[in-house]
Amino acid sequence: MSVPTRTTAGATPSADSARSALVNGVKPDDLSRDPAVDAPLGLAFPDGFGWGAATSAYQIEGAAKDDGRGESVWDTFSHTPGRTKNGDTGDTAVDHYHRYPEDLDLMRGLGLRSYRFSISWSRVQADGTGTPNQRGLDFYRRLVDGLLQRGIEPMATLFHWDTPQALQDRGGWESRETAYRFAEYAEHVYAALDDSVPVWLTVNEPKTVVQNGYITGHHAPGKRDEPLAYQVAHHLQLGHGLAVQALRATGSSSRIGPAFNLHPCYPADDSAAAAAATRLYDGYENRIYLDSALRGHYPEDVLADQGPDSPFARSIRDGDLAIISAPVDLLAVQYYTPYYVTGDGDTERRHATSKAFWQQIYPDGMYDVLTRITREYGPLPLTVTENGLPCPDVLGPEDDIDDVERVAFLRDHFAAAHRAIADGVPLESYHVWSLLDNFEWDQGYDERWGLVYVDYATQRRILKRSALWYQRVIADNAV
Ligand code: IFM
Repeated sequence: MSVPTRTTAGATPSADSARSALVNGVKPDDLSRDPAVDAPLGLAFPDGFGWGAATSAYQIEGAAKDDGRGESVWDTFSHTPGRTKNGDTGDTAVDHYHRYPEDLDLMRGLGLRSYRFSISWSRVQADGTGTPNQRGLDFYRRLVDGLLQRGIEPMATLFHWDTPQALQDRGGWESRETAYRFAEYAEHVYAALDDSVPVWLTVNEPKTVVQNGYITGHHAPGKRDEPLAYQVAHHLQLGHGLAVQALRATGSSSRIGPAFNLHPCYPADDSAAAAAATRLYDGYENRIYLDSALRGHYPEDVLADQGPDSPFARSIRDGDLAIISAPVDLLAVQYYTPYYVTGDGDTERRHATSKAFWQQIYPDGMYDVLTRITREYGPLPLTVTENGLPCPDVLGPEDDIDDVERVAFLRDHFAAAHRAIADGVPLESYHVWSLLDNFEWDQGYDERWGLVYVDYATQRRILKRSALWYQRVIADNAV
């Protein structure tokens, strides 16, 4: 993909419009267009399409010790010297816990129809078990009420990696017990909020916990134990299924599903070895999660590769797959990058990369992922719950952030999603990652992923060019 560059001087949204957007509410007509990037492609989306943005609790909330919140594995990890860039932590993050009214107004100004956020388990249960902490639940009540008052649909994720440290001390997701504690926590959250949350997501990106938390160790809890990692995968999947069952048991009419980060895997060359390696790679990247949740079995090739005596195989008990494949209402898809797999099971780069070392920019991958799910797993409603990229995002002299790469990236990925819809994919909404710049895990605050710039010294929020562009897309319901 070639990233168009700006050709028309002065065609970016003016600093005045960006400022008035913040002060007075966003006005779509203030946005002037750059013909090189901002020009509409004429791609209309279905009526009522759910344009949204996403965040997660530890990445934005801050208030790490407020109102009875307990520690999570990410508090421990980020406070361990050498684990995050510059020693950054989520202690303050972007202070969303205190600034959420301002953030809600920003969302309304952008015209968001859906907001995907996550609930911090250790805010609700400081130690991960027992009586819920009402002050923690009250924060999420205020948040969802504020969304509804502004006409924005809440989409709540129950687990976005922040396992309570007290549970980690008892084995975390290595232990089967954690899946049951997770379902109990979910019951408390449903009891407090289900009347106002139409869509629940269970576990966010179990694969990232498996790969980054237990294989490479560059995420919490920072372990390097590949066999154990797949035991963790099974327990995360079990937790997902138990949380689905727990919602059904309440008689709720809300919808629920898992949130998987899916990577299209392509052979790096025409060899039989590359084809075989790609198939297995896909098993670990995609099918281990998709097949267990949507078909009720783990992929044979992954089971064979792990072996019958592996921690993975031994962690699977009779009846588990029936729980894991409890029927869901929708599947949340997160797409960032493709993989090109060589015959020896390694990967190669084929496309321009973003500022994230692992991300190749390939919009057609969005089309391939979405159409594959519909083709292979049936017509389940889909929502894109994450897609985005980090950009240099330099604050200009007039409070302007000209993130033209982000505009081009989103435009091309939206167009790929549009093509998938035209080809029959039941995609109902799309959430850009992320609403705000935030704590990007081991990368700390070095990578900026937001539509909205955050000046971390003052916590001032400033709309980037991409936010103004996105506001126009939402208003037009078209790219
Ligand atoms: O910031 C993360 C998010 O928490 C999960 N998905 C990928 C994003 C970008 O790395």
